[in-house]
Amino acid sequence: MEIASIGQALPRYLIQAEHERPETMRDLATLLYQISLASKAIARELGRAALTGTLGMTGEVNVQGELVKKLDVLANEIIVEALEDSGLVSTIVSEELDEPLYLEKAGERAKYVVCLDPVDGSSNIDVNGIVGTFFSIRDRKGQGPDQLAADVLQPGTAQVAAGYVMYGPSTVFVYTARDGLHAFTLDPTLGEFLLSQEGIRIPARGKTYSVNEGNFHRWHPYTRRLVEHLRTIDKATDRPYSLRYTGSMVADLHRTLLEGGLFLYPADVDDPKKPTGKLRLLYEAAPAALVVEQAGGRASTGTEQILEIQPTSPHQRVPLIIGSPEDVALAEDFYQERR
Ligand code: P6P
Repeated sequence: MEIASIGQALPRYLIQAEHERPETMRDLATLLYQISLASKAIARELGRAALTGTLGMTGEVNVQGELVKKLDVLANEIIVEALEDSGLVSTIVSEELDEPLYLEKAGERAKYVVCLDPVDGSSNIDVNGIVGTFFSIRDRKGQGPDQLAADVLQPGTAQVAAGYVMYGPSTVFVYTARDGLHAFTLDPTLGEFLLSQEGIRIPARGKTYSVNEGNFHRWHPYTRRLVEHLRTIDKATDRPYSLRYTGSMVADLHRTLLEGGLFLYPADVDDPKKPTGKLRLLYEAAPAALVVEQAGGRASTGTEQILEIQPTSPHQRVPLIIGSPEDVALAEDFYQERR
């Protein structure tokens, strides 16, 4: 690929990628652009939610047993419409949809399955915290609604593209199509995403760990020993690590990607709803794992690679350890009782 220039608009970058790899990117570039378009609309709704009465709950509970925010529903509607308009998507798995959505009218041209979390970290919305959108794209395998299992239950290794949008001080669109990891920052004066980082690489080791320490006494002993190790003073091994945790995975993942370190959401031995942790495989852990691995990082349950897991249900949860390769390897030493 020609050396792209920082500041290049996302559409031009995607067209260039399509020229370089037409067999992979011809329709994928269009789909990624559609997702970026939806994210601009979501950013607008998030930015004015306090003024338009779209903060707060709908009063419903989703399949995860979580209270649904009005913006969860609105963002889901926006992104589903953008995916339908592309004509390229046969099936959608969304945190906001109890069952996979088969797009009947898409027909044979629809060659992709998209798994997404429209607003990840939505508990932060009402306090003006950072939230994000996760997306994960796989090739369609089945034909028709009775083939959803073939389409939906594919491991992370089958992802042809994945990424996230972070709605923070700036809105950042981060994606990989297995050609490295690239970030685009929204220029609100242009209404366009402009290339801000190309070929992001995660540091081999970091100085921060990111976990909800409030769950400390609900973790397996090996998780507790890992976290105690990270927060123990030992100058010879650059410890303690600093704790950074926002309650929004996209924000914690983005910081971990750029600065290095470890993000983890462990299994919970007490909560019957979270024996394998809280994060969903198809639309949180798997896209995050592809993103981080494309930047030279790693993603594991502590005993198996996230991308290798064969899903058994659309909203399946997995324990997640993700970040710098040396830090994930350290965590696996504790999880596999080598330390
Ligand atoms: P807890 C948000 O609900 C989310 O799925 C992730 O974005 C975030 O990392 C995690 O859950 C926060 O969960 O239990 O620490 O509030």
